[in-house]
Amino acid sequence: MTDKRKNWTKEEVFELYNKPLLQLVFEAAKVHRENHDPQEVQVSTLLSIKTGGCPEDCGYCPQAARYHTDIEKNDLMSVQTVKAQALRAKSSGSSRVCMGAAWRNVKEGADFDQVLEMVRTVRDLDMEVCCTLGMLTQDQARRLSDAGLYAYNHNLDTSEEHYKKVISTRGYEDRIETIGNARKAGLTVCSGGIIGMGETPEDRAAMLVTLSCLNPYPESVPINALVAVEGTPMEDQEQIPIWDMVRMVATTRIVLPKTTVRLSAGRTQMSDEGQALCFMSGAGSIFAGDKLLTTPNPDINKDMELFNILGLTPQKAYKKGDKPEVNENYKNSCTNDKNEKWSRPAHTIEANVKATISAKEKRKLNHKL
Ligand code: SAM
Ligand code: DTB
Ligand code: SF4
Repeated sequence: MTDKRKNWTKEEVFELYNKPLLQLVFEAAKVHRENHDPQEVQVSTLLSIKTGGCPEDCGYCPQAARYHTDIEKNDLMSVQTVKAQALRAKSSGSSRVCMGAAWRNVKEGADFDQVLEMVRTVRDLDMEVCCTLGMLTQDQARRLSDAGLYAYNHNLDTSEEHYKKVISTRGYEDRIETIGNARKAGLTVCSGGIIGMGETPEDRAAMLVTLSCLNPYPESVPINALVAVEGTPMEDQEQIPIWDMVRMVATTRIVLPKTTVRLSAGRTQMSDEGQALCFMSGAGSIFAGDKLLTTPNPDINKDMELFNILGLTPQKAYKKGDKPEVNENYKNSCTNDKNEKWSRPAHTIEANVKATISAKEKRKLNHKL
């Protein structure tokens, strides 16, 4: 991003987040209007190209193999199915397809070759293509970019401190390193997080500071509200109040003025009025389609009705410009660059261990029945 940067401190962002709500919304709306067309919303359709069976222990995720959740697992989708789904998405107003795989990291081989073919196929439909495939080396990022990938989604998820209470199978620095690899390959970056995982407002502010110190900062920032799925360690987390979502969207808008703030998971639990306030506060994108990856999402017709009421229109593909230049010398300003060897911290997270044990017991019981 090429706007004048401000070096935000956690205290400043925390103070912003805690402003009187309507004052915060007003300031965010102003920043939004100075930097974006407030009538346009970028619509992205999610496709889960490989569902479930993931080896990681992300405490929020229904696709982690170790938890017992009620999802339908699927091997890698065919290129033909991806094309059909992308065409359907395009005809209902989506300008971007985001393909997600339940992988820890990308592995070389037939599956990756098939993903590259999916990227070429969707790109040839004149749609923006995004992937979220887990951790990625610089060379894999380059091959995705050469195939026509526009964006790579890799979320920080939360603050570095809170991350340790959510995931024990990979480190925060690995996430930042993958973002750097996407940058070096000239991909745009989509990186944000989830609120409602038991983090404090300070954690939310800290995540935004980390995103803001990436240089350039991400072109899009998804803000997800946790979808608490039965069987995951977070199944009993209380739903966050809409006001927290509005505050998070508005604060993100002000801290990262040029980024596209994506109103992401959790929209089925939000009222139209709540979503309208998020658009007012600077959300410029949604995930569309009746499903996110495994959980429900509002029906596209309902979204379009809301757009009509609010006077919003879906944004055309590549409206925000082409991909950035390849920059092999890119350096993350948030961490030291290191070798591409992903870590496995493997500390103990009680809730994750408990959910794993209870999943094993449930499986045993089902086996006996
Ligand atoms: N496996 C890849 C990875 O972890 O990077 C890509 C897929 S992963 C499901 C993509 C993102 O979805 C996660 O980083 C997380 O932010 C979000 N996510 C997953 N489960 C969620 C949930 N229950 N509620 C909200 N967001 C969720
Ligand atoms: C993101 O930040 N949110 C999307 C997308 N990036 C890949 C995923 C949300 C997943 C919600 C849980 C599910 O449906 O499995
Ligand atoms: Fe796997 Fe990604 Fe889910 Fe973590 S968030 S369990 S890495 S699919």
